[in-house]
Amino acid sequence: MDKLSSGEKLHFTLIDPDKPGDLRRIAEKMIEAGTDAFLIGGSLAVTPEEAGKVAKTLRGMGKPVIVFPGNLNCLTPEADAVLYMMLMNSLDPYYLVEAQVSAAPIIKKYGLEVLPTAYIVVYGDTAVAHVGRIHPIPAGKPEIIGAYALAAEFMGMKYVYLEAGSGSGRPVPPSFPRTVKKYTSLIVIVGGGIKSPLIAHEIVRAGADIIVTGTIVEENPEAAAGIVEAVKTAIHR
Ligand code: 1GP
Repeated sequence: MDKLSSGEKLHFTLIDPDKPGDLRRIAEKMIEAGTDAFLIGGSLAVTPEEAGKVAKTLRGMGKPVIVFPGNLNCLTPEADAVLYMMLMNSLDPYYLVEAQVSAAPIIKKYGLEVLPTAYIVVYGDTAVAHVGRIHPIPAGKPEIIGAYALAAEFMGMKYVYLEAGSGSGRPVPPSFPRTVKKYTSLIVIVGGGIKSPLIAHEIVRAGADIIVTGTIVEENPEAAAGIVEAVKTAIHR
């Protein structure tokens, strides 16, 4: 994260411990391409053993490993840090505060670095939207995402994760990171449906600090490497 203060944009590679594929090969390729860290997590079916195994392997390859928890089952002491998230537009108290209360003593015991993150799931037709019981954000209303982000900053969070949903047919609208950057100093993470260097470039230019890709890493590591390059060469205006 130190790189962010010098203006560099980051790329995180998402690995689902439930289906890590050929983990070492994929990770090597992404490290070679310049990815900055690995996120591990998934909405469904991850066991703590799988999360631990994947984190241990990735950590052994020399990159930071951050838990991106679908739920408490994704937590592992083998990681370096955790996105400690409030799913801000969930209608379910579990994802707003109860999971966080259950997770806090475990995170303390594991000694993970805590990254306080507002998680906002934009579209309603994805797995994460279903599991998290979210209230979608209208794509044409960036002022709504701006209000969420401002609330997150007022509550002391440091990061906001604008999520389109894994495998989403459309990424988050560029007006969303642009608006969040305009009104807050939060670090903006954007993920979901980023399948081409062009899209990544556009989202970074709109203000994203960190781009996350998962599906494309599994489907087409070459294209994923191109996305890392686009992130590193795009300049926010
Ligand atoms: C999902 O934002 C991440 O939580 C990544 O999404 O799998 O679509 O890249 P993709």
